[in-house]
Order: sequence, then structure tokens, then C-alpha cells
Amino acid sequence: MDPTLYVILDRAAARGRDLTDLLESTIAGGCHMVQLREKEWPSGRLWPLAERLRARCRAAGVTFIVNDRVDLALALDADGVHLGQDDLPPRVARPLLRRGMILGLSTHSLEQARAGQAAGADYVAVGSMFPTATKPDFRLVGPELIRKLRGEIRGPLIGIGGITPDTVADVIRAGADGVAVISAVCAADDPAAATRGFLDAIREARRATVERRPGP
Ligand code: TZP
Ligand code: MG
Repeated sequence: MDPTLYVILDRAAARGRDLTDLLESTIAGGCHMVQLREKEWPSGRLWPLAERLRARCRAAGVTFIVNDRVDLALALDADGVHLGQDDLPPRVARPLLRRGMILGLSTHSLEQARAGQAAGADYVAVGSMFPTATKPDFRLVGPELIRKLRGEIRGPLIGIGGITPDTVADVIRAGADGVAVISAVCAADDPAAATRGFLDAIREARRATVERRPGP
């Protein structure tokens, strides 16, 4: 799993565009990890689209994660599932997953991130980094929470919420291993260019972060 840029495909944010096309664009832009997030359609309606996305990710070597729905993740043979604080707790979901499946968790505080790690989450997403219209009930924690967690979270730490190519450096400099984004790619006029823009900005921020570290 390479969480550098984790693009969350969300139909509601895609301005009516097909998620298959959006996935193609983001793969062309260099993304290696995606999530299918669908808050409205029931699983039966989502299934044909989900199967197409899953197959394309497999062919492209892109990690494919399903949001919220453990049953759908299993049925698709997805690489993993992403759970929030109101979904099945990780200790309940983990035994349902196949060996090697990734379990990701959304967290919004120091305590939730610690508990998620203790419960065996493979990565911890932390948000919201910035205000966002995508999740109206967002809790603003800022890159500061990444900074606080960096020393104690062993697995990948992923910033989420309101991140754009202009703000991504703040999240990377705070110590995030990667960022998850919805609207900045799904609603972009040119999603492939937006993906490239993120990756360039992340690479640059990582370089600057390494250069700023004191030498031995
Ligand atoms: N969790 C915390 S903020 C957020 C989620 C799902 C929304 C992220 O969407 P965007 O459009 O990248 O701000
Ligand atoms: Mg959820």
C-alpha cells in the first residue's frame, strides 16, 4: 500500500461524471491507492460499478479500498475496508476480513487514533485538516494533530479533509505519510492534472522536510 495520494472516489462529489472515467484519470495521473465511497446507493445498485472499479484497480496495481461496507469489500475481494467512528469497530470487523486485508480507520482526536492503532488498524486517517464542504459535520483538527501523533503511530498516518495542492505541504510537513482527498480530485476540471499536481506538491514537501532535518 502506498498512501502518498489516496483518492476517494465519491459519486456525490464527481459532478455527474462516471467514476470509471474518474478512476482512469487518477490512475493516469499517478495515484496508487483509491477508495470507493458511496453514501446513498444501496449495495445492489452500486455493485456493477464497484466490480468495474475493482477490476480496473487490480489490472493497474492500484490498492482498492471500500468505505463503510465490510460485506461489499469481501464480496469484491477488495484490498481493504475503511471504517469511521460510527461503523463497525475494528475489533469486530477484523475477524470478518480475509488475511492480509487492510483495515483503515477515520479518527478525529488523539484518543481515537491511539485506540485505532491499539485495535489493529493498518492505517489511521486523521481529519479534518481544513474546513471542507464535503463532510458538513467535519471536526477541524488541523495538521497539528498529525504533528502530535507522528511519534506514536507506527503505521501510515493519513491527513484528510479540505486538502488541496496548495495546502498539502502543511500536512506532509506535519508528518503525514500521505493525504486522502475527495473534492480536489473528484470535482476538478481535469482530475488527472489535479492528481499530478498533488503528487508534485507532496514530493516537493517531502524533499523540503528531509532537508530541514538536522544532520547527524
Ligand atoms: N473525513 C474527514 S474530512 C472528510 C472525510 C471523509 C471529507 C474529505 O473530503 P474533501 O473534499 O477532500 O475535503
Ligand atoms: Mg464510515
